[in-house]
Amino acid sequence: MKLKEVTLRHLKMRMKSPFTTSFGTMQDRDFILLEAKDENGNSGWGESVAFHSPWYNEETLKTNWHMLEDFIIPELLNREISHPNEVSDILSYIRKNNMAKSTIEGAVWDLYTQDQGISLAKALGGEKSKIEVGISIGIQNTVDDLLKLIDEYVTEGYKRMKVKIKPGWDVEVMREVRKHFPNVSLMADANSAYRLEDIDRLRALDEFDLMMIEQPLASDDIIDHATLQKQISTPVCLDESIHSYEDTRKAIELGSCKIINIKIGRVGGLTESKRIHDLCKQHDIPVWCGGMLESGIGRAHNIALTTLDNFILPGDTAGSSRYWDKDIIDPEVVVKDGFITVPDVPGIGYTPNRKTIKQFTVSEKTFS
Ligand code: OSB
Ligand code: MG
Repeated sequence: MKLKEVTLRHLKMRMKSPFTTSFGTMQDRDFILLEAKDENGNSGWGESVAFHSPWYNEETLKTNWHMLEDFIIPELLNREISHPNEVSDILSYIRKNNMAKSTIEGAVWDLYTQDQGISLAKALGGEKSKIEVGISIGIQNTVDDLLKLIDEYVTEGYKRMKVKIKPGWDVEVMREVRKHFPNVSLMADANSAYRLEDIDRLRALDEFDLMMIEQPLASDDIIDHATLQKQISTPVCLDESIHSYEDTRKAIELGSCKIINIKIGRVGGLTESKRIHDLCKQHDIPVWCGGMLESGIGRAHNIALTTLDNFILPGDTAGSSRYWDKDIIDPEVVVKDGFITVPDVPGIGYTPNRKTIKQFTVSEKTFS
């Protein structure tokens, strides 16, 4: 297979409701959509999960555009690619910039699986025909607002509630949630809002029988997390700290976590995601698929990855309607009773809607 033409599009979509983490609030989702055409004229699609500003990691929409335009696309255009696994090797001389690399790798996987006539899920080795879905709930103005939302999501059937926390919105909030929902699968995500000195506060969460606490400490740390994990009973899950198979190996060796959140963009693509999945499986570390408030294209890739058998815990792969009035794929992603039925058609399983994509496109550029 050869990429003959690549188009980058900057899309801007407004989320139905603002999303607040320990870093701040977001409502507009600006992102890059990548369309790659092969020699048969087929199109493969990938989404960059980088945000407009570098609060989650160091990448942004503009740094991804720059890396794609000036380095990544020129490296891959017109080059013979026999399997998508080769993409990460070809790009390995470029340091980091994982979200930028993942954007085009996803499109190559889409093209490859269309060409082979199999679903992306099958090509990755996934066997599940439906996946369990949880939901991530941003920081709210009041505890009552949060309780109301959780009540709605429990009614909708979501399999696990993830509550964003930060200092001042943590122990007391989780206590109320647990009191009102004694049996719900519950976890917290701190997006790096704490330091090891806050250990008493983090230990206080042990009382609420949480499935896990996600990324309590610094975003590049695996040492302090190992110290923390020894002193709390709640399993630590790493998100921001894990960028690669190598990071995963070291975190497991140090005992920095008991669970890993895999985000395709954060680790540089589906090939690396699968390697991390396999390593975690060998070590009995359950994984789940994180979310980055993606459009349907990124979500389609997440759903396919989640079909691998060590994705034991529900992921943040909520349905289209949780985020958007109108998503950019057909059909939209639907969650029913807390499950998504995995499409069994060649490629990513959903069709990009060109009309809707055009409607949200701010600018575009084609390379050939
Ligand atoms: O930490 O998992 C996170 C959203 C943006 C950035 C980071 C995170 C999140 C979420 C929401 O938790 C995931 C989603 O619903 O897509
Ligand atoms: Mg997280």
